[in-house]
Amino acid sequence: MKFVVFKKETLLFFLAIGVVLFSLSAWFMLKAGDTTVFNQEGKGIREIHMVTAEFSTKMKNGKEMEAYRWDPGTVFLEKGEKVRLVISGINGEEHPFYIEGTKIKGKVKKGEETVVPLQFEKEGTYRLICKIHSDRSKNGPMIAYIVVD
Ligand SMILES: [Cu+2]
Repeated sequence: MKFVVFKKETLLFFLAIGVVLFSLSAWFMLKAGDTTVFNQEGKGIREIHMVTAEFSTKMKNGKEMEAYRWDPGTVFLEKGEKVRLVISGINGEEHPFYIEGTKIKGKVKKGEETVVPLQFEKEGTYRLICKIHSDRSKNGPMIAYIVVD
């Protein structure tokens, strides 16, 4: 039978390699954690989450008032940036919407998520308008501003 004999130096060499590999992987894992928490660049398409909300109140005379809103009411995009706008329907049965100056339209239903892919090649402020709550007289204004610069 033949034994494989390591010299002390050889063992130390492999130990050193092991320590270096372990440190490198630990460093990469910690760095990856930082990326997830602080920086979404390179993670693909950015997501912006929005909800449909309702304000309501009862006046002293018993009359009720309400207003539907997109929340947040303003979102910011870079020109050419790809974004997934994810809208959750919380208040109101449904909100058919369009984005002024584009062909983008859709509908947000209560309890459902509507995903709107966005990418604007022209700077400006685009209005996301709910067709049935478009101004104060229709329990709005349910308008969100998409600022592209
Ligand atoms: Cu609406």
